[in-house]
Amino acid sequence: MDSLAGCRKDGTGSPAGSTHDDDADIGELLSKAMDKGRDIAHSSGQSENTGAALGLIFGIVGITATVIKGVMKMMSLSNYRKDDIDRKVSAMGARPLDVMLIGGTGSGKSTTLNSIFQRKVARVGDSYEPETMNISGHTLNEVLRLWDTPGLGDGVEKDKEHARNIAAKLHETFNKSDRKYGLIDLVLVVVDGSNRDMGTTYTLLTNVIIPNIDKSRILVAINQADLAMSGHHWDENTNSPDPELSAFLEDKADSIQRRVREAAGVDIIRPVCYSAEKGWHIREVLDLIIDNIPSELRLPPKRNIDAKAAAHSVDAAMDRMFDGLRDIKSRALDDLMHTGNFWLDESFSEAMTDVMGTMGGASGDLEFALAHLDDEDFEEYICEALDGFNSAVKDMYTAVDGARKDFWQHAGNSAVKEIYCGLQDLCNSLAGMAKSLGYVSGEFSSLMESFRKNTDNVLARINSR
Ligand SMILES: Nc1nc2c(ncn2[C@@H]2O[C@H](COP(=O)(O)OP(=O)(O)OP(=O)(O)O)[C@@H](O)[C@H]2O)c(=O)[nH]1
Ligand SMILES: [Mg+2]
Repeated sequence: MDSLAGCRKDGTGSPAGSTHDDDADIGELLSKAMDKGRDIAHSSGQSENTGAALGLIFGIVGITATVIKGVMKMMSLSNYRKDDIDRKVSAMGARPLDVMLIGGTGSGKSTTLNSIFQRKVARVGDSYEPETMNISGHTLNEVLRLWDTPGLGDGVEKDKEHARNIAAKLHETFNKSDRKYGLIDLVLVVVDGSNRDMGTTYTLLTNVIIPNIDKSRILVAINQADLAMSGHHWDENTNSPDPELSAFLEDKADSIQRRVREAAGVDIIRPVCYSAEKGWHIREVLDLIIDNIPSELRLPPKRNIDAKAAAHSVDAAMDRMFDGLRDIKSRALDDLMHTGNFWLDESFSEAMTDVMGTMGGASGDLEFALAHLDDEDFEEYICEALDGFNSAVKDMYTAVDGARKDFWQHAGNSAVKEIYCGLQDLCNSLAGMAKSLGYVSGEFSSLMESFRKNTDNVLARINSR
């Protein structure tokens, strides 16, 4: 078994979100404060005694800050069952334990973090606007890091982007003993308990979470317990639910456990009900996490793609398009022979040779990428292939634009149709592939988008001839 000091996850991989060290050393601040006092006295020509006095004042301020920090730490739950976590992550083999909070917008993920830290580490939204836009990691202590994520329910396009980024984070890895492991160990799905609608939660589970992390690593917690019965039956004096609300919450936990099993096929541990806003049952949320720390590191998820089928459909599209390109090229040469219009059609024919070469290179890159689905650099490979397709399509546009109109008429509709269909097939098969590659970064998606746009441009150009 590796010792804790043996493997830290920090500083590995390429995080899709920032991390914050929420545990800075105030002791250091204290000594800096005392030095500062001496410096100020010294630079303003004051005596040694004044320097010492100022140093003392700054020192007292520093000590006060340390004490406040200590109290905050005690309140912040940063020591809560720390030894248990320590023991379990040691057995697991790397630290810290990384837990990602995922849920609909407004379910209270950021408020949950603030409640655990007992201070504002994440911005909380108002009731109307989604707040969190980026994924960010917050270090509670050496053994536990919590990740805040943007919630779904923020409009179709934004939801897609958030889902993609969350999935990408679930694919992030770190290295240990020459092996790769998933950075995120557990997912905590935060459900808004004041609302009966579970639609967003199911969508997240089905499309984003389950495809990218083992079901046994999914936990569910039901927040906003204080609002579960429209805000009634919350006892403000004891800051807890009255018996009626307690019974309601028990039923709710059972019902959500059952509904998640039926709708998403996940056998979750019975969810914990809590209120992040009221600070009620926050320890139970941590218990849920700590009691379910996995015994082993997580292997990176497999790419959810049928590589053979993808390669096959891309191949077929390419064949079709190459046929069209070859046809156009030979017609260009024919035209050259018959009309003697040398420079223009010769350059067109050459341009088409270049386009075919680039397309060939791109299809080789694509094949290579598909053969390395589980490689760390897969994303880079696939983006390279798309880049190649893109530049070929752009060159094609320039060539099509440069060809004479009468040549174009002479080249005939059938070849044009082949190119048209080939381009469309290629677009569709790449889009199909992009769908099964839902986790892939924004770069892949924007390349796909520009490929589509460029293709549309070429098609519009061909059609206008
Ligand atoms: N009454 C009550 N309000 C809560 C609770 N948790 C969160 N809220 C409120 O719900 C609103 C949304 O909370 P956030 O923490 O920003 O929700 P979020 O899940 O981070 O939302 P996004 O960042 O948009 O995904 C805020 O107004 C919170 O004050 C709770 O337990 N009880
Ligand atoms: Mg938030």
